[in-house]
Amino acid sequence: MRKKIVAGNWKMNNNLEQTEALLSELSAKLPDTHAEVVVAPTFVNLTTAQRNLQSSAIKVAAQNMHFAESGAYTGEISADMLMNIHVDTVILGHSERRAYFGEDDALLSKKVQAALEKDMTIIFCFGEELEERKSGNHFSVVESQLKNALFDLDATAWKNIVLAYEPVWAIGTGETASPEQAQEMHAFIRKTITDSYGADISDEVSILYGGSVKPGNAGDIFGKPDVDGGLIGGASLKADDFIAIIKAI
Ligand code: G2H
Repeated sequence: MRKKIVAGNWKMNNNLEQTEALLSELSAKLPDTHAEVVVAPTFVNLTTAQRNLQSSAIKVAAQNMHFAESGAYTGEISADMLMNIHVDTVILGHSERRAYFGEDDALLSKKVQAALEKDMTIIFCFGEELEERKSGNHFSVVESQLKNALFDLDATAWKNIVLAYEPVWAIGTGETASPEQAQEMHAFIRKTITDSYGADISDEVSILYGGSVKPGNAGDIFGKPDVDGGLIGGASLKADDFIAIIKAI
């Protein structure tokens, strides 16, 4: 059985006090669930989050990291630094990193390798832009994003990979892919992995959907057979909304 995951990507939101308040509300209201629940606060609040969630089932992830172990990379954070504070999960390839910080497949491939060397779990994000969908290129765009960053990995690495399909046109826009569009793409992604690595591996990879998931649409999206959970942005900032989304899985 594939792991179900609901992950909250807080992006550049929540100061220290807001982080503590949201975490304690989430811990208090967390329902019994078969899903793994993850939150990704900003770097400066990771240690606080890790401490506050010590006795909770909620896991903490980072939103990004650098590929180097250490060195003269002003403003950057390494895998070692994350592991040192017991954060063993990292989001890589988010479309905001790709769009605003110039992260491309080649750079992401290096980050993926660096995270795997430390045995971290990677939530790897990818997805097409609106023009690419309109022109019917969304499958080939997604395929090349996956192949360029992940398909040189050994088969054993896939146990550390969680995929997050996030169509860029649905991120923070209020527009969501329909459950059918999500299922169609997730099935394509799974087939693409099957073609290169075989069904034993592709059947085990959790593929999350991200892009304006809300309490009102989460159930329909999560109900699709190849959707194994969600990467939630805006709606993960309100405890009641995030809890409702966790309950929908
Ligand atoms: C997509 C998603 C979380 P939102 O970026 O990664 O954000 O749910 O606000 O669209």
